[in-house]
Amino acid sequence: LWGLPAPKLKEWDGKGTTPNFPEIVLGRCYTYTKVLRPELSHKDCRKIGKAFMDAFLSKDPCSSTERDYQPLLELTNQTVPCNKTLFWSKSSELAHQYTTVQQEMFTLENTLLGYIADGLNWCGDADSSEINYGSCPKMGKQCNDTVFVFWNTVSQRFAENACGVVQVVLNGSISNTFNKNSTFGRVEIYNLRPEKVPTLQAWVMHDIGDRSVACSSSSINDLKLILSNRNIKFTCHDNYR
Ligand code: C8R
Repeated sequence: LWGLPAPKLKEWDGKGTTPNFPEIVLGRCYTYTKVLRPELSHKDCRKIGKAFMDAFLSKDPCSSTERDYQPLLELTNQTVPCNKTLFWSKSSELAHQYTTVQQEMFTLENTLLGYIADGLNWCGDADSSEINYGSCPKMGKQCNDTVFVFWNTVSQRFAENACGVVQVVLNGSISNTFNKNSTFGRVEIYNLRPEKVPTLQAWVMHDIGDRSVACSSSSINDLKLILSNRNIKFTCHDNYR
């Protein structure tokens, strides 16, 4: 009502929503569906943009659930061909350079919803219908915030839908080459379907000059064990050229 002061948005420790978030979401949706993958040109980007906003607006960013994102997930469903799924962990740049050259391979960012959300930040507020551009909870730190829940939810779907031999690019130049707290180690490997995914192939890449062999490290052994318990075969390659 006129004269009533607008409610103050809650303040958090992390940076706020990316400026122009709604416009970026809409623009990326059109770029992906009309330019990059015209086979998806039937997707309704206005609906997708609205479903994204509805997932977090007028809600406490620390009480976000998978359910909030279900309508968005339904509108952005997409089939990745068998044998073409590529996961990564602490190796985003290299993995995406690879899929840029190897266009038939798909990381999550090479699918519509991953492409729309990559690198963005967002949150709403329980007491206001506005976007909080001022601050948001620090992802995965202050609480299970809305961006954290988003990546968990979409990563889970990406892994569940995978079929055939799947690939992962890992970083051999850090101590936890396989990190059980990462999205890959916490969500994706547990959501692969053994009846559809016979094998996971790991490509462990090192910095130039680093000649260590991470495939024989204890963290890779942990990954191997988890997969063998789930009846998924594991192969590992150090520094494939
Ligand atoms: N995945 C997870 N997180 C993603 C992401 C993605 O595709 N894309 C972005 N931008 N992010 P990390 P990880 C953001 O620690 O935890 C999927 C999120 O803010 O190097 O193992 C993807 O399918 C997130 O917190 O890797 C991939 O296989 C960090 O980047 C894994 O999960 C994650 O960066 C990667 O997640």
